[in-house]
Amino acid sequence: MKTIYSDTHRLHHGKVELIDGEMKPCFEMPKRADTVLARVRAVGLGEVLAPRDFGRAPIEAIHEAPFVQFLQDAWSEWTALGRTHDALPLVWPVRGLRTDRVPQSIDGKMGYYSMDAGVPITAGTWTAIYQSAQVALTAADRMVQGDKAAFALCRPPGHHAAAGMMGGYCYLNNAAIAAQYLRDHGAARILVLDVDYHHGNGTQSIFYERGDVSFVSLHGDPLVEYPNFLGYADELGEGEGRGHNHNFPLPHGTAWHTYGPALDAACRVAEAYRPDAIIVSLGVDTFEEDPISRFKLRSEDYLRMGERIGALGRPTLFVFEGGYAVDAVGVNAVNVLTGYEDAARG
Ligand code: OKP
Ligand code: ZN
Repeated sequence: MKTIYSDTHRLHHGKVELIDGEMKPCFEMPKRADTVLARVRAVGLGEVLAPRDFGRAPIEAIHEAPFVQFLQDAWSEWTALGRTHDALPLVWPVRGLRTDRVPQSIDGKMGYYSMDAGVPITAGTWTAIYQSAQVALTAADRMVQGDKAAFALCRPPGHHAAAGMMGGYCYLNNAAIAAQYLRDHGAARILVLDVDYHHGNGTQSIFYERGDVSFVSLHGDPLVEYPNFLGYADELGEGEGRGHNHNFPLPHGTAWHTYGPALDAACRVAEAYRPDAIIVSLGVDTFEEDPISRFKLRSEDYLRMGERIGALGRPTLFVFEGGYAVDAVGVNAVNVLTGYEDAARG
């Protein structure tokens, strides 16, 4: 399969994040994508193509225009105050506070448009997130052109980003933008299968009331894991979306002997939907050595994961999400892709 990739991801390089009460270098770093690209090349997965530019319209088909404008302007509004460090939010409109007016100050806007502090905005962030979305769109367009599979090597990731909200290293929801693009180019039903360790709250919320895009996710139980406030098994969708949202929360310590059957159950849900295409939110932070996660998958398990997805026999677009064990992230992500190709080839 072809990989879509752009070097511009390197323009987004946040310095620090607050984790476990400590300021640490950002886990979501440029080297992650570099490692995956190197592995794509090492195994000869297929051609690596640069993204085309589809403009803002397909981004704004998912995200609220004022939010997109905020992302584009945030760095210049931040630096206009004489600030030189990364922009970070520090106040949020939680229970009892007002959300009916958008603050004018950049500090207010950072809080209004985010769910947590894991979203540094730097000088190159807008360019990187815009191009990350274009990578997903270009891969989606390969599928429209008839490719049976494609790999969008997106960075930054996207699945925590909602229509008007960034969070958890995510700004624009690359998988959701790709799903909408496929819908707008002939596919009637899309299934998003999110295998990132963290629940894809953004993708879920974007499609929660829609029956034309189903969301199925396996992830750390939100009772004990980020994002904590969405991702429970009783979230089934609403309205037209009723029955089109499926969460499989799993406990800390989950290894393949538990994950495999859960993936099988998720794939049976996917199969029953008879989607025209599947989008896999491909996070490999389920790995046993991931520094911020608590599942126990091993590198060879990712081959099995890819094989199970390939057995669905559907056109499949893989969109890169999380995975923070930087040295292993290439092997693990590409194992899913080669496992998929082995099974899809029959
Ligand atoms: C982004 B993606 C854990 C803190 C988590 C944010 C994690 C964002 C993950 N103690 N902080 O889903 O890989
Ligand atoms: Zn994750």
